[in-house]
Amino acid sequence: MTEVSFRPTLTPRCGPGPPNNPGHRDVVLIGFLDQGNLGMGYLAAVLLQRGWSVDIVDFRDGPARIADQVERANPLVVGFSLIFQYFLPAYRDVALELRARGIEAHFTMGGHYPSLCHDEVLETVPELDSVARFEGEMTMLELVECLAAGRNWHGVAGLAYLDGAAVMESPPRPLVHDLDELPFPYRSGDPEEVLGFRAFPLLASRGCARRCSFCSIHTFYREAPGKVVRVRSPQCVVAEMGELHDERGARVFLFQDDDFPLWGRAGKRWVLELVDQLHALDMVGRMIWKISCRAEYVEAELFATLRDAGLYLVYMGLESGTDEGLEVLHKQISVDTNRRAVELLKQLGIMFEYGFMLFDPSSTFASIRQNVGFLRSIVGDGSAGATFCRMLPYGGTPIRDQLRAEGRLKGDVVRPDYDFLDRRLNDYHSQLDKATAAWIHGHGVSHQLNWAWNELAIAERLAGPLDEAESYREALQALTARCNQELFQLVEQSSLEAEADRRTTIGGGPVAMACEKHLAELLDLRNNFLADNQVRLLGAAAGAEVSGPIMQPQIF
Ligand code: B12
Repeated sequence: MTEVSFRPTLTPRCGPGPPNNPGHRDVVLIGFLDQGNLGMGYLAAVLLQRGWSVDIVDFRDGPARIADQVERANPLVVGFSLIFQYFLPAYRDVALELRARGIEAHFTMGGHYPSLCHDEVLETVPELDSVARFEGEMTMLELVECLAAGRNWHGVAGLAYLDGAAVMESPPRPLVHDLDELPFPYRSGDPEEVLGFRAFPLLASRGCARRCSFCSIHTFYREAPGKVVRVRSPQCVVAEMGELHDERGARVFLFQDDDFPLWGRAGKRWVLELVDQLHALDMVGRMIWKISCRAEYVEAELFATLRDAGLYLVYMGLESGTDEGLEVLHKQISVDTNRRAVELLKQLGIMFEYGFMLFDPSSTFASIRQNVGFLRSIVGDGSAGATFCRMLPYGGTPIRDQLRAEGRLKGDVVRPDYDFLDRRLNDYHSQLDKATAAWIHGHGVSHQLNWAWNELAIAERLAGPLDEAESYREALQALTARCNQELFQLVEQSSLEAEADRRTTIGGGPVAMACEKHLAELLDLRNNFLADNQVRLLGAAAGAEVSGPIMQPQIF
């Protein structure tokens, strides 16, 4: 790509089409727009930069409304962005509706699952003309250029398509070599807001050097030719942050990198340069940021420097509380290292969140209790809401292949699943999952607690000292600790009962009642605290052009 670097694409360019057909767009991109969608943003930015018009449509609008929008646009190409594989059947419904309305545009689909399981996707969604594999910016651009010129598109690199029953693949598309050459992602719609402070996702790098068995990121980047891990220059990242701040009122940046560039000496140099840039451009104090990284990168001195430059939240995929579990998940890390990272972050006053797979294919009743013991050791003090999930064998992951080879793979694209070695765990997991869904999934207790922690961290850093902050923190921590302990006890006790083949005491009813009680208490605490500080918060967020009242009756 030869276009200039750092070219802004923030101002909407999806303006009117040609005078005789103002609704027309060359491309319509359809995807899940919760918390933005950087994949679609990058695709749109590259197309817009080359002069093509683009509409971005939220997949959550449903088939009929999406079809209305596509009909109006009458595009050359409809691009479906599938980031969660379990949406595949719902995407098919959209494609069916579009074809039923007589829309004849070229339909293509991209994302991790389509890239890695293109044959399954082409089979499940026969309305597609092609699947765009791996990073899609240049593939999409060339596809549009080809179709507009009426040329045969089968030779465009990075595509898969059906020829009768045969799955055909065009030459592979190399990964983008220099990320700085990409324009900044186009951002449609309103950003997320936390207490009136605007939050934007962004990326400092792409790819992951690790090979966790449950993750498809590394297979996604390794199957395509080119360098697996690529990092933007700190200058380019900070230029995007500055522009988002100036033009869109951004105050909170959520780095979505799979593994924020902190690895080894080069990583440290990179991040310290980023920090220098933030200071040099006077951005420290005006904006804060969140990263996701591996636990072994958390070092006291380095993270104190990052905290002082605005790092307020670190997400880590801790995943297991046993070294055997970490081995099965191929995390290449120890329980002790994970625990140390959490301790350090607590000492540094940096908020943390974590991913954790209470159940994995090697689970036993004993490992589940060990896992709970680990969780108790990190969040038993109420420093974060307890959360956990079951490892799911997503398409393109090494563990899916392994489970298939062992004859344990079950389920389908929506619910990929497997049998535990101790079959009693199959029933136990499904009972526990049902009973605790309102606690740990969706907007349950743990999510709401973490949201309240998130609000507090953001408010303290962006609005300065707040009234009663210390007593609110203490009350929030005490409530979080109580909730976590209750949840841990439930898992421990029920797992003992299930292991002893006794009737389990996990009752959905009592758990739902407990959730309601905890949520009411949390809401009360949090609303009182915010009410006490409303004026200061409104004032601090005013620079971000608050779009509505910050006091919400619900947390989130
Ligand atoms: C940000 C994010 C989220 C955000 C969503 C934001 C959004 N709407 O985009 C939130 C926080 C909501 C989220 C939630 C979840 N997430 Co998430 N998330 C991510 C994350 C970290 C980054 C996505 C991103 O911005 N990538 C950067 C862009 C540039 O890359 P990209 O999306 O891959 O797009 C490129 C290509 O794929 C391709 N492409 C994509 N679409 C298209 C379309 C066309 C037409 C073309 C040509 C090309 C193309 O070109 C793009 C540019 O190069 C990814 C990991 C990852 N690295 O992708 C996980 C990931 C997508 N999440 C995942 C999961 C499992 C979840 C959750 C289920 C977690 C949970 N247990 O709750 C939930 C589900 C939420 C729901 N409601 O169902 C999995 C999906 C696995 C799978 N196979 O389905 C991923 C891959 C992480 C992982 N390691 O497994 N997530």
